[in-house]
Amino acid sequence: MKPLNTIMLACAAALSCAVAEEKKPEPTVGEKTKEVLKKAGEKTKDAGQAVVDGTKKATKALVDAVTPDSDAKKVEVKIDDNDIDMPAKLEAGKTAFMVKNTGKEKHNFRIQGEGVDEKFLMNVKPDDSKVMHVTLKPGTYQITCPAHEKEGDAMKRTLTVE
Ligand SMILES: [Cu+2]
Repeated sequence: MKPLNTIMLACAAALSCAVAEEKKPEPTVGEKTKEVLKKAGEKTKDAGQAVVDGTKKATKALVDAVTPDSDAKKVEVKIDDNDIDMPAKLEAGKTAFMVKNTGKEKHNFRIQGEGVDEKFLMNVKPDDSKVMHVTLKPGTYQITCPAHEKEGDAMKRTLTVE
């Protein structure tokens, strides 16, 4: 029995040694984790900075307008769950898009073109209205509902400004 025990002990010792040996590189996983966390932290910092920069640029539009400016031409836009109802042609100048959601879902209103890219910060709720001020220049604009961008042509209009 004794020799066997000794052998077993020796084996166990050798094994634990081997295990310990193998485990040795493992603390570097912790090091790696630290490094990854540090990198993630830096990335988060970058992202935070980007948000700050973006916020600085957009300070004048922290909330969506609900009333039209008096010097803007008023244009009615009705968005229901299937369509955006609005004029296909408008004249250039400061324009107040009076966007009313007549549907049952939330919708948004985005106008892109001629250097303009505007949408409401928050979707327009059913039965709610918001106003978007855009100074239109002659050219072509795409009107979309960002809340339903992937659902095809229904939530899409082309606006020509003369
Ligand atoms: Cu929509």
